[in-house]
Amino acid sequence: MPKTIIISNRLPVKIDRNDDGLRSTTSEGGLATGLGSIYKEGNNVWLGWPGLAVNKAEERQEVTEALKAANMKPVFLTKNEIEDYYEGFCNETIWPNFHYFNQHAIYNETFWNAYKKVNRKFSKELQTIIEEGDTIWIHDYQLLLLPELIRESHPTSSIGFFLHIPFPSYESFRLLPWRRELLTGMLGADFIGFHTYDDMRHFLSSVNRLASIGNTNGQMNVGNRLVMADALPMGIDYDRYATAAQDPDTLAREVRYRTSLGDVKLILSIDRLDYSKGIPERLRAFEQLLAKNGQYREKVSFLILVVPSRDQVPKYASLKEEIELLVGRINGKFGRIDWTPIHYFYRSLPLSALSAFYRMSHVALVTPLRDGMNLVCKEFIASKLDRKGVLILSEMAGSAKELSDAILINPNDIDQIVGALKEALMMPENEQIARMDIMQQSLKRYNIHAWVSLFMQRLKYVKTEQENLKTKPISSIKEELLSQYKESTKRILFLDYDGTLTGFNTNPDDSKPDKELEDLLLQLTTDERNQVVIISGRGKATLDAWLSKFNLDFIVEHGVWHKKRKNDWIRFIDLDNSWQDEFFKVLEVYVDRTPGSFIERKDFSLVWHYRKVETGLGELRSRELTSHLKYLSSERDLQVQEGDMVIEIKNSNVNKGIAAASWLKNRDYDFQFAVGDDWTDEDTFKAMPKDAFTVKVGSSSSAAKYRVHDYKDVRQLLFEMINQ
Ligand code: GDG
Repeated sequence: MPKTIIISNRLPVKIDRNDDGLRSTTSEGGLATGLGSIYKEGNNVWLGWPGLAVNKAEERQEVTEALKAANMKPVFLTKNEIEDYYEGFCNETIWPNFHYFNQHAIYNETFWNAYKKVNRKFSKELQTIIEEGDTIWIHDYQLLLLPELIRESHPTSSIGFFLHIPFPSYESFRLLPWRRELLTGMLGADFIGFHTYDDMRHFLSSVNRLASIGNTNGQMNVGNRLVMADALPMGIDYDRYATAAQDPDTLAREVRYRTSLGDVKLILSIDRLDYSKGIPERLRAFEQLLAKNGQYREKVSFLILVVPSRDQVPKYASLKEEIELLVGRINGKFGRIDWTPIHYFYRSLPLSALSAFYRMSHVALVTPLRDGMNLVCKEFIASKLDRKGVLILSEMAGSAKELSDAILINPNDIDQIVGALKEALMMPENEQIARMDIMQQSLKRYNIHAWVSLFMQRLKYVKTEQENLKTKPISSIKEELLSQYKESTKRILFLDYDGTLTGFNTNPDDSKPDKELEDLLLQLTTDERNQVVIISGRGKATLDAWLSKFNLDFIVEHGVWHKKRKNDWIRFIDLDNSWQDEFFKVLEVYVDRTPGSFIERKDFSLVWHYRKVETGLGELRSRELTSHLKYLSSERDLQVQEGDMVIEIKNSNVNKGIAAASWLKNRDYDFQFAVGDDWTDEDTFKAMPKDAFTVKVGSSSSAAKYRVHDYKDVRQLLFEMINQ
């Protein structure tokens, strides 16, 4: 029976060493709870590091057995690996780069080698348990290379990957010397999830620029495999926080804390120690609130909980010092015997303490400079049973995309944070309730369980799509195709031109029909039972010049113009081409910078060709140009499509499929055939009825059912059909 394997750097358990030996404590994190519904079932497993260097063989055995009973499997890391892979490459290279703190990033070959080694170690451990048909879900930035490593050994496995931190813009990502390897590592997965649409967009742009792979709505062709990226914001275990907020232990703590704190309004912040969380900025804003607004002194206190994290990394140690200096300074400056402005804790506390803090606080001040998602703000909302309280949230947190009823701030704008604090402290109760209510409804619905099941559904969907897009060799159906052709009396054949009826030529003018093709078209079109449609992206002038002597129908410019037999050209729908001049100017700049490239102006589209450009330069410019054009076209009804050595800008509401469908409408053909080599032919394939013969030239995944190798095979197939 196929199983599901979760893989993350850390297991949802921590092994500690005390005087009596090893001891394990289970993690209460949201991810562990959410994934509990998966890894605890049947023979499913969670694979990861148990959080402690265990070197002795008998201790490793002991840990392995204890974990096995809880459906977990350890990957043991040595002290050096923890230093170079985890503290080094993960936390001093990827973490700062992905959070746009490049000034803190260290580029060190030893760290990189350790990262590769540990990713391989995870893969090796997995090999001992993985079986055909298993589903693998890999988590986070510590294991970016793992999807590809698994794909190499298990080409058909279902592999999902979720990134919990931001994916940076290409401008940051490109700084990493190992950017290509990291990216192709991720592309080993079938489904890649991010918290936000922006993260996904940045990822796709890097894939485009570094791996020359384009996408349609997040779907990419990686080799012959369909890979999909999507934004799936992670939710929290809502009920757990709502329940904890009613727990007697929480309530008892609240009474105790309240008694000590006195009658002040509390502002709360909770974070792991990290420079991405904007803790000093937040303290400075609080200092300014007290300095410039005397009325809040003795009325408001700031409760700040910082959870120890990575304090072996020098940058974190100095951050801790900075925070403590600031707390000391502010308390020294404003404190009174009976009022402490800031209550600061540097430790981890139990959930009941956290829950009491969430309940008691009037304001949650969540101001990360960058955060993949941020769960603390969501937990604060879930804990507010009376719906009173205000969330101030940084725009730079992924959660800001969902929680637009918070007071959103730019964490670099201290004046704005001070303004937000004042607004929050004075906000009328009915407004607090109204805002909180909306946020609670949405967090209740998109909770951690919904997130887990959505991820699994999406992964399954990609696998099904991959199956649907698998083409079979034409030989598997040849006999049936030939006999249907022979017996039919009303046939329609859609034939793409370049790459399908002719080879791919560096100079498009060399694609003029040769003698063999002319013979073929003549024979096909003289048979009364055949309606043959040339369906091409080319402009009408060339095709007219080359092919008008045959009894053909035409759909050209990807569906903009059509022509039946000897009739005149007709435009499908009213289209606007007023955008062309502006885009033409942009393309001209790229032509100047890219010797050998040229622009083709069709009636309703523009094409930039780079097939004659020096290898490498053309690809490089095309990536740059694609993102430039996508930016320009984002607010308009235009699409930018990358083809074989071309980039085409055209109206969104025309394609070959829409045109082909109008040919097929209300006509009862008894033989329907379409063949094409390009991504634009995918629309034709999709428009064809279920019982049609659809043939892809080449081996990439396609909506067509069958495939042939090249244009020569197409010609041979068509000759065989005619000459039976
Ligand atoms: C990464 C991304 C993304 C904190 N102190 C205590 C404690 N916590 C719990 C909180 C919360 C969690 O830790 C922190 O989660 P965040 O999301 O805020 O931040 P990261 O640790 O940086 O997480 C982040 C997340 O992954 C998930 O994808 O949201 O953007 O950076 O749940 O409650 N829990 C207990 N005691 C504490 O003292 N029990």
